[in-house]
Amino acid sequence: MAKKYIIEYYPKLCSILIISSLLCGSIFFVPTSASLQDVTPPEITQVLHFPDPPEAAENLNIMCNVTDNIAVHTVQVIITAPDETSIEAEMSNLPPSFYYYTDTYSMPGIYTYYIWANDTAGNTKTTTTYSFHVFDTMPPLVDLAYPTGGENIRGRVNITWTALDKSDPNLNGDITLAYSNDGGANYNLLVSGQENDGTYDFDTTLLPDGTLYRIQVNATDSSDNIGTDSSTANFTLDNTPPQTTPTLMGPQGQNGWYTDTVTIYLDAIDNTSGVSSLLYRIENGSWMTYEESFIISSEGNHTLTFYATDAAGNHESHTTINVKIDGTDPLVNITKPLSGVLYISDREIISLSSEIPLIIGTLTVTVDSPNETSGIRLVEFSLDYQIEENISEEPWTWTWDDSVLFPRKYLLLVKIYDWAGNTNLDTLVVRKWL
Ligand SMILES: [Ca+2]
Ligand SMILES: [Ca+2]
Ligand SMILES: [Ca+2]
Ligand SMILES: [Ca+2]
Repeated sequence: MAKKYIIEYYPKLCSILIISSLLCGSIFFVPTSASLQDVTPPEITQVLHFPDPPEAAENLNIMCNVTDNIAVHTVQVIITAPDETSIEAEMSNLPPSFYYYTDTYSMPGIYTYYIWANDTAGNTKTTTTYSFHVFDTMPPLVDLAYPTGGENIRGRVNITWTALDKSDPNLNGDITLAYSNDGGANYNLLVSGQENDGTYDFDTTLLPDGTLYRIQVNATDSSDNIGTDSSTANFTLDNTPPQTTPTLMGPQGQNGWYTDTVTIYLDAIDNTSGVSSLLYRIENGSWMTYEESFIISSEGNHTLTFYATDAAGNHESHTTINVKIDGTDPLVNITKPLSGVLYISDREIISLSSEIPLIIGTLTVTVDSPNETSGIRLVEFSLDYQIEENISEEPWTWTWDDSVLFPRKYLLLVKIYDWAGNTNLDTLVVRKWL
């Protein structure tokens, strides 16, 4: 500034010096404040802004040319936003006289501005008002974070996203979620008017299972620009547990009993996300992973429990079946009458010299059958191969009360059946009288 001042006022300064030297005969400097008085304000010209119209959140330059007869001191631009808030900013200088101010404006709408300048003497100048219209043509930037594709989903999950817009600070209430169950060909509204908090509690049980699901997030800014993002691949909704079917192979007896080793096959199916695991246990043993068929060979009534899980995490409820094996004939012993005993009216009287028991009057024939695995289904009492009585529940007894006028021998035969169909018999030759 000083240099400019001197150059600009050099001719005037010289004339003062010359006049002074003529008057006084010697050269000396007598400056006067009046001679330097600046009463001329700066000139502001060529006011413009660029680009016009500006895009929201993009740089806008306000420019002008400012000159002064002496020196420009400060140039400011005063900008009023559509919401009536104002800023006052000093403009930068590109010498000699170019002034500019660069800023961004996120709020769409009409902005007004004017420029104010002063010079070093304090003279000021204000321009007329100019305006520019900020448009938002940029949709929000939306990024769906979950589910993006490939997931197996059940129950409730959070759909998560981010949505940002340079001119719309929060987008709250502007989020719409949609789903497709045909691989993205068509989308159906899931929910609208959501806060832009980046998460939505998605209850998948309200939708049918399927393998062609996608999610779409839409965000609408205040200028109705819509940003969107969708799953890039299909994901699976699966709220149905797998189903396991057992197959038992072995020699079958009766009433659901097997008579030898049983081979067990388990077949689990899941049509949506697929079977993830198949577990079983025998009695209350530890759970084992089913990989191939297995056998149960020990006799008894075993419990087999199994369930499968699918890739979405659904657990089939436990199924328990009985695997019943009894290949052993039941034991049977006639416990009354006994060999070599005299019975009178069902009472044991004495031992006889003969092996053949003598029964006088009524007798209750009894048997026992220890350690029977499947249980006794039937006991058959026969005399000389003629069935006299079938007993299907305890006590395993038969009251032999037929009168025999003359003593005679019989073959008493007791045949026993277990529930698996195994049989056995015991016999005793007896003599009966009365
Ligand atoms: Ca001036
Ligand atoms: Ca926008
Ligand atoms: Ca499933
Ligand atoms: Ca048996």
